[in-house]
Amino acid sequence: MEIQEIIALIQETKVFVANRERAGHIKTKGRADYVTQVDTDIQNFLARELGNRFPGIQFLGEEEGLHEMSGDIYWILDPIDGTTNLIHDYQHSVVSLALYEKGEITLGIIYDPFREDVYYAQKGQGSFLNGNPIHVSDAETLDETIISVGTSPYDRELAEENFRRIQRVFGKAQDIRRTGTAAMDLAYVACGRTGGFFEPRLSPWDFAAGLLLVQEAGGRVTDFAGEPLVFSRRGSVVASNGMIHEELRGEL
Ligand code: 2AM
Ligand code: CA
Repeated sequence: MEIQEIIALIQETKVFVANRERAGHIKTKGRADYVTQVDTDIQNFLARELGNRFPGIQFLGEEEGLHEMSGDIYWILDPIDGTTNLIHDYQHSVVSLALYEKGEITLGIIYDPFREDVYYAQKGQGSFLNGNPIHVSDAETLDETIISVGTSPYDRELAEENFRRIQRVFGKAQDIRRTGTAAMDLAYVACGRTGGFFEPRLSPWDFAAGLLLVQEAGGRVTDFAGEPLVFSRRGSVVASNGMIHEELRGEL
């Protein structure tokens, strides 16, 4: 599989993201959980193009929801991660594509159409930003770094406990950040802009590509209990440069 061919395909989604008229066509899936016509356009485009090129690979995309996957190999797509940002023209949204093979992620691409940045990783081959190798931060303690946080806005019952976590981490780290896109948060951990990231509930398409990017950049990704992530259901996610992982997890 030629990763440059897939990257070129993902870069074609920029025209869909730029369409402010389509971003205004909004449907509500749940509390603070929206889909716009841009999300649907991108998912349809990539499902079709990837299906034509790789007919043997199945497809799991956010806009069709979680369902049982029978095969050993499938794409995991978030056509727009950061849909609420897109609606408000906040300009922090990414396209996230991963390849799942027999229990692990072997390829991850995160495309930021606003900065035209492409983050990508293949299993065992390191992580890259626009062709240049990237590495996690060298912070040894929380007080040497900033931590990005997620609020799982569709699940408001998680908020009280989560804002206590955020306050504890804020008390130890240099500061916190909140972008509204978990995939971008993971890409930022991979290239060392932040020392870590956590969110109490995410879906596989939010974290699949970012997980490989962080790991291949030398970092670590687990759930809040320290267990490996599972790609068939929602769960908590904590990512870091590895060195601060246990200190960060200790505050969660
Ligand atoms: P979305 O923009 O594709 O909907 C915001 O907190 C980040 O987490 C975004 O990546 C958002 O994805 C995702 N997200 C928010 N709440 C979530 C939840 N309860 N379950 C799964 N993903 C969630
Ligand atoms: Ca998402």
